[in-house]
Amino acid sequence: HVRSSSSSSSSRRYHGTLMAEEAKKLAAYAAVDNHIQNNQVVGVGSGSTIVYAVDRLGKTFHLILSTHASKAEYCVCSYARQLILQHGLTLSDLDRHPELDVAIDGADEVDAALTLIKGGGGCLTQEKIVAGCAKHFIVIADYRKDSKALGQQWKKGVPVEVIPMAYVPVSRAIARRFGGEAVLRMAVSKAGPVVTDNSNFILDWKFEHAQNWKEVNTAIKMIPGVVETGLFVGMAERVYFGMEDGRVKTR
Ligand code: ABF
Repeated sequence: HVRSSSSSSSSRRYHGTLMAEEAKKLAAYAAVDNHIQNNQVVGVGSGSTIVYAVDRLGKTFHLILSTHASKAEYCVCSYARQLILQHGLTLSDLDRHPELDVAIDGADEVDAALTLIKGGGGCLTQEKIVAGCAKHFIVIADYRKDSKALGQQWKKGVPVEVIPMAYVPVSRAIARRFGGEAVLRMAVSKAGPVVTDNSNFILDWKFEHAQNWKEVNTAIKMIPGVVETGLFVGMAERVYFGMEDGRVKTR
């Protein structure tokens, strides 16, 4: 997948190791090529890695479109929407397509059991809904997200989306019950809290030690005011990592 020319920005190498951007692209292209076929209904998440997947979908489907009449549709949340339109792909929603053939998305960290932390970029609830509607959920990431145990790579904690008026009691409940600290995420400008695509706030729960993520996810969701957690447990079917040496590693 890696071109040897050093003139293209997409194949730049830094001291013999693949840059993260190129690694994201490798993962995205491999996942699209292996899992997505013409005429499928595809769920697409958000983030910088998914950009490459949409790019590949656009190219792939343009090629196929020249010989087949494609009716591929794409269900999305947030920002990927714009990309899909730019690529001339058909935009749909879960009202029209509540069942997706495949969902593809990035992640902040992936552990050995394919448990994910997502929501570092602020989107997690809509992404979890989309992933939950798909027959197959495929994750794409660069080598920096590859981890044995959650927290080894992603240091910012587990994002938890909360109803704004509940953020203090939810934060206290999480810390009391599971340890660590759940901190309100502020906008980079510090002008106020980050507001999600569902008009909610995000707590970043900096946990102190490994936990039973399935149980923790369920228990946090039961706290009144919690909308969703960025723990994706038992959802990902396959993960593609673009590696520093130019390989694609799957798990
Ligand atoms: C979204 O994008 C989020 O759930 C996740 O936090 C993030 C990954 O972004 P990137 O691909 O830019 O690392 O999927």
